[in-house]
Amino acid sequence: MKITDVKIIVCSPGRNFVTVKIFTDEGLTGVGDATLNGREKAVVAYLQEHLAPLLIGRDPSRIEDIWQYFYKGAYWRRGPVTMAAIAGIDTALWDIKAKAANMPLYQLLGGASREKVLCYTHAQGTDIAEAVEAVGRRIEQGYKAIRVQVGIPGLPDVYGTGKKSVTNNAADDAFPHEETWSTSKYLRYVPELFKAVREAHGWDIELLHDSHHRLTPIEAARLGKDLEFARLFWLEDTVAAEYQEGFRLIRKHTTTPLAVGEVFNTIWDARLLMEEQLIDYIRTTTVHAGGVTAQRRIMDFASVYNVRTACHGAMDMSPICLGANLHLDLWVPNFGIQEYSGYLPEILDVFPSAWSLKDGYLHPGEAIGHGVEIDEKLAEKYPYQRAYLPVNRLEDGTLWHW
Ligand code: GCO
Ligand code: MG
Repeated sequence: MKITDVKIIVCSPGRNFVTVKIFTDEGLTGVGDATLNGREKAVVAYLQEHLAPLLIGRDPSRIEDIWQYFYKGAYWRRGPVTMAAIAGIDTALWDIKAKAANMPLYQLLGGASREKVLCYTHAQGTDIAEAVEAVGRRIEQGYKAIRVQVGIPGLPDVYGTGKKSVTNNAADDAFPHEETWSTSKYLRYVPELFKAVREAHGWDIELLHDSHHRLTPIEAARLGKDLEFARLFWLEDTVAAEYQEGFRLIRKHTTTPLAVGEVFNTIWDARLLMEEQLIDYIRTTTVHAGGVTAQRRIMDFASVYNVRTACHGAMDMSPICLGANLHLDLWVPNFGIQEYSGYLPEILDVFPSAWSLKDGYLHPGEAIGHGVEIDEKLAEKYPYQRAYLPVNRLEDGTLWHW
C-alpha cells in the first residue's frame, strides 16, 4: 500500500478543528485530529508545508518509522505544534492499519480490558447554588463522575463557569477575553462548594475539580488538604507543571489525588512526575501527545508507577481524538477515567462517530478503524474563524496563568 494524498481540513462547526485525512492507492483512507485550540493555523502550516509532502509514496503500515522520521528527523523536537501535527498523521495511519486488518483499533492494541469506559463530565455554576443544581442534572443524566467548577464572589468570571471561557471569535472581538483572578478568594470559596455538593448529593458520586494551573505548590498543598473531607476523585492542574519538582511539596502535604498533563506533549514532560509517583492520573491525550503511538507509550510508562490514565477530552479536541482515546481506554490495563464534556450537535454532524455514551460510560464501538470520519461536504459549510482562549490577570493587572 502507498500513500497517494494528504488533505488538511479546517472547519468550525461551533469551534475550530484541524483534521488530517490520508488517502492510499488501495482506496483505504484514515483521519486524525490535529487541533490546537487558539493556534490552529500554526499546525496547518506545519502539516501542509513540512510533513504532508514527505508522506506521498510512503507505505502507511510503517507507522513507527513515520513517527520517528517526523520526531527525530525534524531535529527540533517536541512542542505542541509539532506534536499535534505528528498526532494528526499518526492517528490517521492507525485508522488505516485497523481498517486494513478489518478490526476496530482496540483489537490491534491488544483487545478490550473492560466492557465500557468510565467518563466524567462537567457541571458548573456562577455561584454554589447553581453549581449544586447543575451537578443534580448531570446525576439524572446518568453520569457517575462530575467535574465541578464555580464562580468566585468578587471575580466577574472564572475559568470553567462562563460562556466566554469557551472560545472567543475574532469576528466580534479582536482580542482574547480577559478574566480576573484572585487566588486567596478562590482558595477560601472552593471548599464551600464541595461541602454543599456533598450535602446535596451524597457520597456515591465521584467529584473532580480543575484549578487550571493557577496556584503555587504551597497553595496547591493547602487546597488539597482543605478538600480532603470531600474525598475528590482528583484535583487537577493545581500548578503550572513546567517545574515538575514542585509536585514533591504538594504530595508531601495532601492525600487528595492529583491529576496533571493536558498540556504535556511528550513522555518527557511527565517523566519525573511518574518516576517519583507524584501524581495519580496522567492527562495526556492522543492529539496533543503525538498520536496513538506516543500516547500508548506514555500509558505503558505510567503503568510501571501506578499512575492511571485520564485522557483530556474537552470539546476543543475533535470527536476523532475522542474516538482514538476510547480505543486506548478500552485496552489500557491502568485505565483511570476519560473526560467527556459533550459536543455541539453541529460537531457530531460533521464528524460521524461510532462511539457511544450510556449511563455515564463511553464505548468506542465496533466499526473498523477508530470509527470516526469527517463529512467533508458538510465541513465546508463551516469555515475557519480566528479564535483565542481567554487570558487571565490578577486584580492589579498582572498577567496570570489561564
Ligand atoms: C479540561 C481543560 C479544558 C481546557 C481546554 C483548553 O480539563 O477539560 O482544562 O477546559 O481549558 O481544553 O483548550
Ligand atoms: Mg483541565
